[in-house]
Amino acid sequence: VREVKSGNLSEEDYAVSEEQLVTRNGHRGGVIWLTGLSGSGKSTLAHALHERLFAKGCQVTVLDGDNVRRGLCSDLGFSPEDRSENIRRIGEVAALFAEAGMIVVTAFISPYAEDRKRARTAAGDKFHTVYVKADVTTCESRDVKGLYAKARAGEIQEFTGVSAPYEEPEHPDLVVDTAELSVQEAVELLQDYIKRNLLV
Ligand code: ADX
Repeated sequence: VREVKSGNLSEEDYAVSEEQLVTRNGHRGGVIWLTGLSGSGKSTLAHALHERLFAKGCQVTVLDGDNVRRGLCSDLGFSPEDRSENIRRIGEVAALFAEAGMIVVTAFISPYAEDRKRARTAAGDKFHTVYVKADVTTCESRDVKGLYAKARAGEIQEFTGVSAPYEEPEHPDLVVDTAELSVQEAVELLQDYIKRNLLV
């Protein structure tokens, strides 16, 4: 249950119906929620998918740390509380995009099952959990941003997979194993999932 401080709110009722949106866009709205360790490939996949879906004429956008943690969540760090609040805000924003008929691909570690569950509740049946799976050893060997090295050296505290937990999703709608698949193969899996579940 979402806590709502303001009373006397009416049920959301848009002048443009979901059916009208789907008819115009050729697809349902949806949140493609990518979760996984830092370096697992979430952002890479999100941006590749964005490009592909746009080329197909979809209404699509990406939310990731680069655009969200600079603005909407610029007051938040990486403590458990801050991560929860980060995911809460992103979950709500993503749900609004999905209600507006868009496909929104989110790329956040979102390490806590409880927080992902809350994001799922916000978007209801429009929410799709994708586990971008790569173990710590694989992510650390890539270390694209050099952060694992810093975390091991104690220069970054509470680093996911090193000194902070990652709770694997128990029942993801899709698992994309980036330790095994190429970026191309992984994007195709995602595209195929979207074709089956969102395109009309
Ligand atoms: S989340 O846990 O709140 O979902 P989010 O996905 O927004 O995290 O941000 C993760 C990104 O922030 C990482 O990919 C990494 O580049 C950077 N980062 C900086 N400090 C940390 C940290 N302590 N733990 C994890 N990621 C961190």
